[in-house]
Amino acid sequence: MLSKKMEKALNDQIRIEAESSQVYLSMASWAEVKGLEGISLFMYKHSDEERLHMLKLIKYVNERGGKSTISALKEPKAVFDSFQKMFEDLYDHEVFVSKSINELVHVALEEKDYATHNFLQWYVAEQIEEEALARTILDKINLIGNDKGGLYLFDRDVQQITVESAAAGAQQ
Ligand code: OFO
Repeated sequence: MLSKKMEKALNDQIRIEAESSQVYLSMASWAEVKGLEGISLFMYKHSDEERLHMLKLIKYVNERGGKSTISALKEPKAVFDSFQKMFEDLYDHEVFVSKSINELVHVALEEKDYATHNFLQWYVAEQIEEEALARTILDKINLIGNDKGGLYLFDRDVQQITVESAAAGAQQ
């Protein structure tokens, strides 16, 4: 059985994952309209993944005798100054999510809820990967700057990363 404090903290994370999904959906749509297919595909996939992170939490809370709350979400940013800026936002957002996961782990330890602590380890590992991927992509786009040809190649690169990670995910 979850303590009230643990239940509330997990519900806050459910909202954060849902908002993350919306943030990336907005980026996907913006990139699609700008004609950058690879980036758009990457962001659509990322948005879907965040929704799965949210669902996993909802099911966990309900299974442990709590009740998940499905709340209203903050409207995500719809326009970006540049692709570089957009990937900076993505990286910053992942750092923010990692912090909130760490906070959750802290609450689980405070509450001596070792089952939740164990459950959260999946998110801890996931955040290491997501932050690393976001940093790799950000480093690449920072090298390109405003070069149009570079951006075209970068878009194809990102598409390749997306296809490869989808194939790796399917094998797991
Ligand atoms: Fe990318 O964040 Fe979920 O956990």
